[in-house]
Amino acid sequence: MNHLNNSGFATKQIHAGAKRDENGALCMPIYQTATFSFDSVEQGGARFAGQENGYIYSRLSNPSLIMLEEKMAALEEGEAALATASGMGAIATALWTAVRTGDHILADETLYGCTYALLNHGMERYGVEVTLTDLTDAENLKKHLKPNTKVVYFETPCNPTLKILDIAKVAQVAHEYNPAIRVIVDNTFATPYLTRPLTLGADVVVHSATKYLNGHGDVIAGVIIGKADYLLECRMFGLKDVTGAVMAPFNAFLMARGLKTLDIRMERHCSNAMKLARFFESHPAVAKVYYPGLESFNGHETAKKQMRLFGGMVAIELKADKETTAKCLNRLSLATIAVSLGDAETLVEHPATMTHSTYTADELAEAGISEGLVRISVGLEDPEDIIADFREILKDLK
Ligand code: 3LM
Repeated sequence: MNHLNNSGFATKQIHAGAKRDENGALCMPIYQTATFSFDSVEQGGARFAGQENGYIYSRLSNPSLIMLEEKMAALEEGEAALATASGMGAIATALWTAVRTGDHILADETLYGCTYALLNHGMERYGVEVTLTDLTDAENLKKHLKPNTKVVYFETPCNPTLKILDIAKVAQVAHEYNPAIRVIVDNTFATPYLTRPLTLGADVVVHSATKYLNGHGDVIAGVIIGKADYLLECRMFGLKDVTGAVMAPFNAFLMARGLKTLDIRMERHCSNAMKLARFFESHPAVAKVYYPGLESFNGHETAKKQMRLFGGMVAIELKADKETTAKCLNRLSLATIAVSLGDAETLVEHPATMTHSTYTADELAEAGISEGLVRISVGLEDPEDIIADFREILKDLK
């Protein structure tokens, strides 16, 4: 595997996984094929039996995806990676590979809405026990670990409140209890440019690659990174037989293209977000600013420890009710009202009615998601223009 172990992040994001193509193509060729031909029945048989390396069928693997997977393994410093059709495809594949009926998953209570739905309403249908609680508190984490706990699952920064979990601490507590527990981190918000959970003790990383990894808002994609034996099980059971959530070769091409500029984009997302957060901090209409880079933010010290920069996501609570908040956001002229994140365009959404609408009112309160919370994916536009857009809509609020 082309890991470029001694190279820097920028070199890896461009070169890792790249193969010298027989025609000398600089960019990754798109192997737009469902199946692969064998020289003989015997050769086909040997590939199915695992006695010969080589491609069989694109639900199992495809050269375009392999190149991308090698790149992602290098960036996250993992042994292996598996590309999937979406972030939810990655999460479902990773979880269904790790647990079976009777097992227990312990997860943080602040999660992306569909992950929450899968854990809270989905997996329990199949006899998997799930506990959702606050994992920032190590004592609380310890209290909820059980002999049948197979997975500890969390995001950091969390969607949408940017809550920060101490990856090294959670991994240490979970592994002290039982080294076989898989600590799975959703690294979508941070990306490997800011945080590499595997180097901090986590076992598995999952991503919605739809976001910063691809970065251009034109692909739904996911990826799982971790140990080679577990990733092989994810490929040959979780993905092949359970979810079937296979990434299309064209999407692998687009994602590899996006990844070449990940570090540059993240630098700009982070510096724009910091400027916008400081603007909100000093604005009288804003009751609270959620940004890991602010000294006043609860998780700031942990964020400093495990993040290179503080990310491109900011959330605010306006001193306004739900209706006034909506009216106010509808007047944005540069920023777009949309879910998703990590794109060049600044995107603004209302978690309680959009991304986190799978939570009940009580669940929203427990996860710290108020009705007035507004989430902003700070884009790559000139920071002065983004700030001017918000200054204009906030000017009549007190
Ligand atoms: C969103 N989030 O707007 P896909 N993990 C995290 C995520 O934020 C997401 C996923 C996994 C949003 C999507 S809401 C309808 C739009 C931390 C997605 C799932 O399957 O690639 O969408 O990833 O917060």
